[in-house]
Amino acid sequence: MSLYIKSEPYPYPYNGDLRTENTVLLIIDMQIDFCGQGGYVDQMGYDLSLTRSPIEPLKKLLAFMRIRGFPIMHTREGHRPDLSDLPANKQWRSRQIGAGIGDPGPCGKILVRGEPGWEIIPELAPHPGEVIIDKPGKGSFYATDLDLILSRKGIQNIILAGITTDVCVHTTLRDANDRGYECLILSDCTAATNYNNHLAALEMVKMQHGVFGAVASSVTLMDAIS
Ligand code: C5J
Repeated sequence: MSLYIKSEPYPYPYNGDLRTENTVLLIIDMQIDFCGQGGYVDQMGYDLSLTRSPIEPLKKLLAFMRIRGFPIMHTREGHRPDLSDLPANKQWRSRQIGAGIGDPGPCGKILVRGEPGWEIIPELAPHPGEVIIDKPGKGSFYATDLDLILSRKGIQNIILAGITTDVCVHTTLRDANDRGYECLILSDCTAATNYNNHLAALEMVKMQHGVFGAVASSVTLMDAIS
């Protein structure tokens, strides 16, 4: 039986083949550093209410998808404590804006694995058995085993949520698209440090009849699956 989500610019997935066996909910970087007080985004001076806006819809969606048996995967952006995987230009740029990656902050060393700020926020904490991908970059495929895990599980469809829409979510979405995964990005379960960038990033997906996939809200997704 086919299942389509009422998404834009086309009903997702393109072939109507959406099942728990071939579809994953991928939640990107819902870490204290990106949406918690004293974390990286807060230290840069951005409005935390923006990057916190996906938390409530994501809580509902997570509960819904878990009950129905969809695989859930989480990512965390962060660097090794010795910073050996931190590009010098990434560190330099972060220092220019007053939130040096690897430097001490209110939530420990910024974007460093094992530090309090690097943890996923408690509201969206992974359950035992859910895959967690640790990534040093923006994209979730670069220098990780995500592609290997997805292909071993037979995943064809990736439903993307998390932060930030224009940076880590988009980099992952674009890479996933090139690898042949069919992607849906959730408009209310993603957010950026600038609202116009969030809207623009969603618009970009829809160009060329879905150049990177399709866009829908979590409510639309849940309605269709129900
Ligand atoms: C950034 C991310 N913005 N998770 N990371 O540096 O989008």
